[in-house]
Amino acid sequence: MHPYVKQVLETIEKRNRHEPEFLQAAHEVLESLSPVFDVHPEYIENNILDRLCEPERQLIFRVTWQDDSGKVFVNRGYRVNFNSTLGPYKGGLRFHPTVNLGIMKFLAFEQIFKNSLTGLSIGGGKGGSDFDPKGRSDNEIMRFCQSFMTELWRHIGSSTDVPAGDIGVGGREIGYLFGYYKRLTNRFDLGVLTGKGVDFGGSMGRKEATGFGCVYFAKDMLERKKETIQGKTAVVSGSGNVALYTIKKLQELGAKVVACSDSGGYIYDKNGLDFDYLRQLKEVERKRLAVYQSKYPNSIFKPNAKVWEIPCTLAFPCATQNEIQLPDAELLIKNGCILVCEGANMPTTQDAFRLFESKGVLFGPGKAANAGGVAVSALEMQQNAALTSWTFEEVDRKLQAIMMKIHNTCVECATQYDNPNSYVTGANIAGFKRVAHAMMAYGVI
Ligand code: NDP
Ligand code: 2IT
Repeated sequence: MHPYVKQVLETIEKRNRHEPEFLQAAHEVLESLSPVFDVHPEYIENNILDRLCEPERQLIFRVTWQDDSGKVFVNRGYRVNFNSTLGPYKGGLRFHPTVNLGIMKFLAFEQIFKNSLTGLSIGGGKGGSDFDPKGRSDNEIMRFCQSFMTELWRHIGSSTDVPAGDIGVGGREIGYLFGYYKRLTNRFDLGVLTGKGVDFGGSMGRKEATGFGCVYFAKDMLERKKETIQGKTAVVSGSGNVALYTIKKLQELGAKVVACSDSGGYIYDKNGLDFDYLRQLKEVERKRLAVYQSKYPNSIFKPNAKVWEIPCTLAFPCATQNEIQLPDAELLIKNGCILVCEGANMPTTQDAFRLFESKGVLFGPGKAANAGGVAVSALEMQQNAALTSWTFEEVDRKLQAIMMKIHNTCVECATQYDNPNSYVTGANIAGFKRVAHAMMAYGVI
């Protein structure tokens, strides 16, 4: 490890002692940046890394709301403005009981490099709340979103900070948030949120973008090795927005997707899953995955188990952080898995992805592989700014081009730094260098 990297890691470990996920994300990125500092001493002279690891601003606020019976609850709201070097802070909102400042910071930190890799003008941010949407009525969700926006509106704007969805925040929540922003500010300012409904400034293809983009990235990785998706068996974790559209695109490209999951367990069908029924269950009816068996009694629902125990050739972690740990990685490799492509943010631990890379398993890190979502969010901002809207086909074509460019950037950068098969090295270094170069141009700010 470069002594400068070691020194910065020591500083941030002291400063962020109680934030294990943030420290994990920082270690993963910084450790792979070591070779950059041998050729760019100016980044050390300007202490770029230390500056990059401290958020520009962090907001924490109280969110008070009432359930349908009138009972009053308090949650904590967050928005981390991590880095605005390349554009307005951009990143999703997560509503999940596990949310805390460290989780927000890891997500916002990852977002800096991901957004940089897209080549578009977006900085890194993230927000959310420890609110648990599970089992809540539409009216309860609406009141929560309205209370959340009652504070957030003063901090966001189309050239300041542009939130979108993440776990627990999809089209329904963005609709409530946008409606209340409009009411509070008396401004129909479309560029303030992305992931909006297509009737009010949303982009065609945004809902599909993260999952589709992740599969496009996997396809590009496989093609480099003269392999295809066609005919392969795949396993996907999660059954939310990213997982569903990963499954859909995998099926369109000829893979057999045999399993997916939610926090209750996984569903396995050796004949392949029925996407339309899954979508109806999870996206429309918001039911638990176990219900899938009511239509497919021959499928297997295994509670409290990880999908990684099912043999597959292609694996797509699309649920949450740290869901592939070292023993899961060992099992996947033993069962013949040749590719792991991250739809989620940091779903694979560092020892697990190191094992994949050392065993020649193609590994697509989230900041590259799941960048399709935020990239199409940036395309939504472009459409809003131009008061126009593009067709699904136009957006999908642009998404494919962006994913291929990210893929090629990773390969070129990894090759330049003598590690041609490491997408982790390529993504981290290429993402970092664009931000660092622009920070140098701004001087010390
Ligand atoms: P959703 O809320 O739509 O779906 C999340 C899925 O993951 C659900 O199936 C959920 O199960 C499961 N899940 C969530 N948390 C846990 C947990 N702690 N343990 C087990 N299962 C869990 O979220 P998204 O699909 O939008 O997000 C999934 C991942 O993709 C996240 O890591 C997110 O940061 C990342 N991502 C999302 C993007 C987007 O555009 N939405 C873009 C890029 C990355 P259950 O319903 O039972 O909780
Ligand atoms: O992790 C992510 O990239 C997202 N949740 C999407 C962010 C966005 O602004 O579309």
